[in-house]
Amino acid sequence: MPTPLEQWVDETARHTHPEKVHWCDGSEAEYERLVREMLAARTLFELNQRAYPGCYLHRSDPNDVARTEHLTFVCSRQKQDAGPNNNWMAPAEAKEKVGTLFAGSMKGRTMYVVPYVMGPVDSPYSQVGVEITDSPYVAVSMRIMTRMGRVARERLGDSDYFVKGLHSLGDLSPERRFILHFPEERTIWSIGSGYGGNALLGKKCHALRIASWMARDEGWLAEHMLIVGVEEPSGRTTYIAAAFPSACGKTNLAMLIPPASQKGYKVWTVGDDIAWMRPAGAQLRAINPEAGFFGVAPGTNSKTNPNVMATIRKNSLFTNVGVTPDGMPWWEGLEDTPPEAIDWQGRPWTPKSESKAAHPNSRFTTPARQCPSISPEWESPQGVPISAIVFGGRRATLVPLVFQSFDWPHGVFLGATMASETTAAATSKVGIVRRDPMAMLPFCGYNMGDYFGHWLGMGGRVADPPKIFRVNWFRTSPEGKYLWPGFGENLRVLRWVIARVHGEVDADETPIGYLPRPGDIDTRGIDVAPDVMRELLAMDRAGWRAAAGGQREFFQQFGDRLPSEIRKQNEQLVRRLGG
Ligand code: GTP
Ligand code: SPV
Ligand code: MN
Repeated sequence: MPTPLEQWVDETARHTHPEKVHWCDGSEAEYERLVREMLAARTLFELNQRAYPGCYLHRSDPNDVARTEHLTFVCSRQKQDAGPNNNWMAPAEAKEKVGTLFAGSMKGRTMYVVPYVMGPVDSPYSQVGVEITDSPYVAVSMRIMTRMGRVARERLGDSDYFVKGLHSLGDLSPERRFILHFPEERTIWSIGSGYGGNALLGKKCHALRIASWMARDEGWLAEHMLIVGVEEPSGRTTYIAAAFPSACGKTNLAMLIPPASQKGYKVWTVGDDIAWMRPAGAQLRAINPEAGFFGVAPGTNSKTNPNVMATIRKNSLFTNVGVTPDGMPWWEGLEDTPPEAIDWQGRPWTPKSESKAAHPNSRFTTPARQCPSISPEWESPQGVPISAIVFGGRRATLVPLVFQSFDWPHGVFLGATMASETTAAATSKVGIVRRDPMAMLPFCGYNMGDYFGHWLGMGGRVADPPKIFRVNWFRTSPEGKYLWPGFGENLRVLRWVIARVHGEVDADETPIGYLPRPGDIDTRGIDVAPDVMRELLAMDRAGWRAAAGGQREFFQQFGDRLPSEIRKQNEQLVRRLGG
């Protein structure tokens, strides 16, 4: 008797007509063989093997360099269940339309069957998925990003309970590109893209869109969050989960290195992009479902993020970066003096070129276990206890460096009202402020009104829910210079967060929440003048009144799916602002 997995693979092969079917076992030998084949096919290029052993460059199609939100759909049976935050197609219509594109789409290609576990192999909270793909780049990337191969098949056994992901490169045309989610069937169909969150289906499609739907049904949270443990000189470690929109600093905060002035602190990385959090005892506990980092290259260097620079020195893939004549990867911001290079599209590039050497959304794919700051708890089956949740956007104005919510419902409101400037992580205009509740706008697999309700309810499921904060590292001067040094210095803000969690520091009560008192954020050893600090921590009453109006308008689209508590929070804010 074939297992449910074998049946599905057979059925899919009959529809997509691959030349061969390869079941991935996840072994080193298999990885090396796939790499050799891609080198021969010139879909991978060797980087300098002395400086970057086991590292390779991949160039994706120039039309296929970021997530495509307008081609991403939630195909729930009821349109209202997808909500105004998702594109929707009826399941039958979607299968008809996109099924045609899959017909024969793998002709002449190998079909890889990629079983994977999201989460530590022996955690009760982990999930099995299987991605069928005709891209060897996806197969090797999945080996870095997940626990892939035999371990997953062993965990699955002959069960039919797994997330089914079907992926084909198709013809890579954006006209025939679709990323479809069928949450009621725990199924994903993706065609026409070989890049990032569109193609590595364990990541955004499974671990966020499908998982968020499951989490609502089962009473947990699947979130776009890093997880970090901050160890103080006393030896106390406090775990924080933080949601920032794409390319707004999660990987950097997850791997923060305390500056020399912050003696005795250690920061431990548990995850850099996704957190699955469950009530357990009195607390929420979080696991990182991933096994690797798919991180933004530009801006990364040995000053801003030395930990990730060490992580990516071996066994890593680089996608759409530039490369120097001696085979070193290159991107904007790597070093002060740019070299001559070949750009991300394989064209000669010089520092005088108008264009960029690396695509702004160029990325590295690297194993988490290579990270010098990886937490000893990162694969703990029970996860780590979360004491604080932090929401942070990229905002040039208005939003203070840090503030705290009054309580859980107000904290949910702070997450729900987050807005951030768009970045190159998705194909659309960059630098536009858009509302991105909980950094989940592109990733919440169901109606966001219901999602707010689910969040509100989660606070009551544990005796000791995390304290909730907002942060903003991205305030700028009128000349466009960052007011806050950011990166490692963000530890100074986390110290205030931790002190608040443990009830060790007072705060000013303001209409928007609790703000630090002057002097409560340590600025010794950094060049932040007292008046700049005052500006970073100011509550701009007129600005917040206008913002509250914008919030109200944003919430209207959810109609009667919006919890009345959220509307009430908005009204209370307006009242506190005296408007
Ligand atoms: P995704 O992988 O898309 O989810 O991104 P992310 O949230 O992990 O963002 P990441 O840490 O990769 O940072 C994105 C960009 O923001 C990089 O260019 C960083 O150099 C920059 N950045 C990160 N932290 C800070 C900060 O504290 N201050 C400033 N000014 N820039 C930062
Ligand atoms: C993001 O956009 O939040 C990412 C990159 O982490 S991708 O996997 O392409 O979605
Ligand atoms: Mn992300």
